[in-house]
Amino acid sequence: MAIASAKQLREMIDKSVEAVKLTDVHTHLYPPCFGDLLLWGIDDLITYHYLIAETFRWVDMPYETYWRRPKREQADLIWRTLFLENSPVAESCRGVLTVLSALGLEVASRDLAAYRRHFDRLKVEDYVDTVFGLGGVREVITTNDPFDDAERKVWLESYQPDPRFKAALRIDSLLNNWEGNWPRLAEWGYEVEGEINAKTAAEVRRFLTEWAKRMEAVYMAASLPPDFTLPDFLPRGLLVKECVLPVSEELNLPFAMMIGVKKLVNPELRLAGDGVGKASIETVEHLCSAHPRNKFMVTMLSRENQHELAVAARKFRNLMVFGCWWFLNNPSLVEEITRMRLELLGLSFLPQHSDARVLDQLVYKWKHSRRVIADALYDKYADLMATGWALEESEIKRDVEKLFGGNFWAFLERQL
Ligand code: RAT
Ligand code: ZN
Repeated sequence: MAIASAKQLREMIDKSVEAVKLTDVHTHLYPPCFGDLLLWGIDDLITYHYLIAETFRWVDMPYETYWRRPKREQADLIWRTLFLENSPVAESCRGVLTVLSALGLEVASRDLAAYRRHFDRLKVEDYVDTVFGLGGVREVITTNDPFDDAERKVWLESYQPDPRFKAALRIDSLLNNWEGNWPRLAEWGYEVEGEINAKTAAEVRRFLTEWAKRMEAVYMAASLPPDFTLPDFLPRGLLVKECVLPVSEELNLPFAMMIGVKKLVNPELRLAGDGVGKASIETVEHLCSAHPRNKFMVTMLSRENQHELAVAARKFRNLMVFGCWWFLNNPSLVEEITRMRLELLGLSFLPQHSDARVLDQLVYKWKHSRRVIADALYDKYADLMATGWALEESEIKRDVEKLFGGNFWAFLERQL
């Protein structure tokens, strides 16, 4: 049925965006068989590293004193600082409140003890269903690092597939710290040496292939610094060229590059201590052009890189732009970036991923993003209707499904 008015358009977009069951292409969640590695509940929500950084804007306590405290005491400090002594206007604080509200808890009471009592009664297995339901999430892609001992043990001994959680093979340890990690590959029976010669490259390819298959990974991924440059002759450049790209092509797994992280600009903040820097788009262009049969997913952390990344995606169909990552996952920036991408790329990108580290965050990250994406879509469709273009409801639904995951699955299947 054709849409007849602006009011009907608004209703139809809201309905489609709210109803779509989405694929979240990048999270740090785990299926329940990983036990404590799956973070959830009020104390994990409050001690999310985004809020830790914000708390230290106010408190003078030595970082170590904070880290030595049990999680509940850390959460008490953050709650007091960011929610009681200041109004929680930052996006990550607002997110906690959105979660509480969606769960039917009384946000106005500010009663942390009551929230804790609520979560203490929940069982994680059931709660996964609740959160996926509230978030409208069909499946999430997780971040899986074979160099992480706790995680590795589960993969090797007790992993149970769960269709709601699909793996991405994370290879930061290999690419960004070859010197520190090649001896571990040797320990695990791969015949590698510090120098990346032909034998070592073949063994690294065997390692990647085995782990991608073990995890049934849907892509391989690495976060990369602003000065990531290719071609180069550093271990990272050689590993990408000789190992990652051949395996990625052979197994038809995109290589996801998350570019622009300055690791540990403040090491005392630990996970909260990373910063951002502008990276070179030439490296992305070089990879897409020199390896036309490889698929690349790219997100960049710096706002300054967003326009040139969208332009690069116009040139290379093997490049899928995804998400407004980390410091960009704020409504004002998601809005700006999504509108620009719609104008430059039409509907051929993935506007958002959640990056959820805590299960419950799926609820707020998607609620907030859906709102902004719906607003941007409304304006674009309204502009079309102003020309006399007639839109069908089914077309809006089709477009929304692509943006919220369909484009990801189609990219994986595409023949280049
Ligand atoms: O957003 C985050 O939680 C960051 O700490 C990173 O994990 C980043 O998203 C990454 O995947 O490296
Ligand atoms: Zn992440």
